Amino acid sequence: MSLKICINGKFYDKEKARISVFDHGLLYGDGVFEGIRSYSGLIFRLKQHIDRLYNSAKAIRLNIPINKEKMTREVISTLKKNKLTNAYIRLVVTRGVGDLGLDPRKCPHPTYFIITDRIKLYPQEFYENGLHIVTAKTKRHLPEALDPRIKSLNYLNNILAKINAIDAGVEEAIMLTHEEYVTECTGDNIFMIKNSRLITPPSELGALEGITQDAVIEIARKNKIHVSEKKIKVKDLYGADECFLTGTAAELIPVVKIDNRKIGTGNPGPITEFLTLEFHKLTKKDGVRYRI
Ligand code: PXG
Repeated sequence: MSLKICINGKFYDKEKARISVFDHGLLYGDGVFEGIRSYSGLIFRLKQHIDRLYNSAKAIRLNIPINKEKMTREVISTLKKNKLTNAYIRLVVTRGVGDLGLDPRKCPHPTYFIITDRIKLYPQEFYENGLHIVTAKTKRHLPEALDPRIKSLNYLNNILAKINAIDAGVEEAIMLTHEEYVTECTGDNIFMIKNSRLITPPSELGALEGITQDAVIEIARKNKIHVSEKKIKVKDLYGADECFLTGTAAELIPVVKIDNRKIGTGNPGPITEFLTLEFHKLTKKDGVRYRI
């Protein structure tokens, strides 16, 4: 059976799911999105994802044509339609069809669509042996220009940094502010551990407020692991005992080398392993349940 895509509330076969070339999501990256996971029929932190989507939309003055409750129901019905219990959900809202100019007033009807698919994961060896990453040459753009807390369709800043990673032969790159503070990676938040304390950069510097990041902070606090949001530099990361990334697709992934420098022992560390186990437990109980 062909995958069914929900566009503006109607289902289309994957091959027939089409968006206009006049859609400003395509012409200008004018829109917002979410990436969500479901685990054994449980959508992980769906409410937080829906809230973040509507907050991102508000920040770019985009009125989503349906309310949060209806959007939640449509996500669930798309999963059911595709009989997926373990899925990656991509929820996108664009400014909609307009003319060739920038003017959002020419786009009276925002477009939304929901893709549910099987999840493509990082190879297992990265979880077992850890990831190598580099510092991106491309700087994070300024929050005053386009706030990275908005999960917009405009990901070129991240993609340019991702190309830096690819050029260096690794999977991810750390994005720094103009003052050389660490923000996050191209599609994941970053944590370091020093003397059993967990540190992650504050989102105000220029990072997405990650839902996985938030879950990890919660787990750490529950388990009496000290957590703080602190400005850090790459040299602080070099001296860390452990380092890991978080994201909906990656979950928690250990980092063992940064710019060719070994982090800690050069193997995934014990606190990272503990938090990963606890995160997996959380995905089995924290979410919105649906039945196919
Ligand atoms: N930072 C950025 C810039 C992201 O795009 C995260 C952090 C992690 O946030 P969550 O809420 O997921 O814990 C993201 C989200 C992909 C992919 O296919 C990854 C994301 C978004 C879109 C695609 O790798 N990560």
